[in-house]
Amino acid sequence: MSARLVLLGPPGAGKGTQAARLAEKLGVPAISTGDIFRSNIKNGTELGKKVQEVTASGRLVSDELTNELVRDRLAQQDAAEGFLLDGYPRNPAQVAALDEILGAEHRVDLAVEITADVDAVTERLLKRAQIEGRADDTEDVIRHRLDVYAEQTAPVSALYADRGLLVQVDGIGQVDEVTQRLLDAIGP
Ligand code: B4P
Repeated sequence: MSARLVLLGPPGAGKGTQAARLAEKLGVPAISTGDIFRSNIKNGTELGKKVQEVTASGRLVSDELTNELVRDRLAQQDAAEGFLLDGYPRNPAQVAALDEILGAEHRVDLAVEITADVDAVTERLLKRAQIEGRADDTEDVIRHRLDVYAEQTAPVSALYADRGLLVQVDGIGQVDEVTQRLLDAIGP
């Protein structure tokens, strides 16, 4: 079983949805940088105050803050045997930081990219906006997040592909179907 996993894909591909399901099946913690930022904003922490504006606008939080947060989270006991990172690394500098955090002997086992086209993800995020009212799910901000993804995050997949560690999974279909495809891709 590959236990040190990163989950990649554009906003709305289903990373958050699938990370929770996979973590349960695989017995590792799902660590979502986006969720950690949102809970800090909700609780009014110092970190929350620092990242509120930047997340609401769809830009990326600084690498410095994000890498430190991931370093602290991965140092916790429950991540010692494996983890599923959702939404991190999000640019090539974060890939380098994660390599350094994990050290040469504990690198990522597999990077799983959930693929979905722009129309499908936009529709999903607009639907979520009606239900959850997330600050970054407005039409303008969604467009900006997709641009940020294309410019800064898509190269992350290429870096893992160069290492022979990337698998791509079609994220279109029922949630259960996508979960099964992901489990098949991750393998025994
Ligand atoms: P994230 O929380 O990572 O937001 P996201 O990319 O939009 O993904 P999310 O997990 O929410 O959506 P999902 O695809 O699961 O980041 C938010 C912000 O935090 C960023 O913009 C940035 O500012 C900051 N941030 C986070 N990580 C960072 C980092 N590493 N560096 C710097 N900044 C960082 O799901 C979307 C919707 O699709 C849901 O409503 C879901 O119900 C639906 N859905 C899922 N699967 C479906 C299916 N199969 N069919 C239909 N709908 C489906």
